[in-house]
Amino acid sequence: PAGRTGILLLAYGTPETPDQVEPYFTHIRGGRPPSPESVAHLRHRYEAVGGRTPLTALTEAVRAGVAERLRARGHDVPVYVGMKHWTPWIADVVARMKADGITRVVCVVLAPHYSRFSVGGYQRYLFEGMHTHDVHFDVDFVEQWHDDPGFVDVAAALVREELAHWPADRRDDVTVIFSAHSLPERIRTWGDPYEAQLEESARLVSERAGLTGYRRAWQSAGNTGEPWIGPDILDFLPELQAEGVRDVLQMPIGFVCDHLEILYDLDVEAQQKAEELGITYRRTRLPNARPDFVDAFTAICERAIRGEN
Ligand code: FEC
Repeated sequence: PAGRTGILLLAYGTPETPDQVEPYFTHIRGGRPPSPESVAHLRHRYEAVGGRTPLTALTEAVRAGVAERLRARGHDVPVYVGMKHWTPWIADVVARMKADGITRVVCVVLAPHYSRFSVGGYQRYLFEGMHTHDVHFDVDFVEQWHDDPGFVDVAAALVREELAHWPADRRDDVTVIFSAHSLPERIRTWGDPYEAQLEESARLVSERAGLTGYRRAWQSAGNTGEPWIGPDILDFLPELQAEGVRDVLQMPIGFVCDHLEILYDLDVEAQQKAEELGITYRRTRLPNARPDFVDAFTAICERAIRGEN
């Protein structure tokens, strides 16, 4: 065969030590240095979750699981990981793939929904990396998998598993909230599909989980001086309380693993807000490296290898 296919899994990246928080944050901001106060605030959030998050380790576990499953299914395809805002940098992985003789790259982001801000950014770093290392891979980029039936099954299982923590006679009264990372409102001016894809995921998962209803909210909005999409979960919880809601289950459908936006924004901030309001609050587990999720994700990769996406 003329060329060799490689799979590139892309994820957000996370700092591994307190010293790395500032350069990481600067990279997220496109090279603009953040203020010392906002660096201190971010360091404090990492400290509050134990100094670091498991994002890199979980991404590696998914990579290893996908590689093993593809091998077992007869594919001789190496699987790589590249990170958007930290090591292993996407551009460095491009250089490694080039050295390994890869000519075609199947790319899947560990985030189910497309936005120009999220997935579009991953695409940009990949193409910049190819430019830097003077290589022209044939790229098959899976831009979204928000309605993938395997993913929907896993998410529905996570909802049902967490609902089981409520007594059977109270489960129907639990308000299930699907959330995702907020983005600046201006994404609406270019018809970005992010919001519609999130609504579709929420509908499919709630149907699969047999819910009678659901709500949607946003989380982790940035502080950039422009409006971000709302309602933010911290504002939404008081609204729900005023409606008489006493039991809330949050499903962060826009994310697939434990990281700062889960372990701090939900487990510390939202949990504390709910306690103040007298709401019983839980969040679902994340897909992380659960075998059923790695199965579903491998199927997405396999279809992409065959050029079906
Ligand atoms: O555990 C970790 O260390 C990493 C957690 C993490 C994930 C994540 C995912 C997404 N982000 C998205 C958009 C934005 C936009 C800005 C922005 C800023 C931050 C900051 C931190 C951070 N994000 Fe992130 N994001 C994670 C962490 N994110 C830390 C900087 C401090 C702060 O604002 O809290 C604003 C940039 C700017 O200031 O100009 C926009 C989106 C996702 C979900 C898709 C994906 O995972 O790729 C969208 C995980």
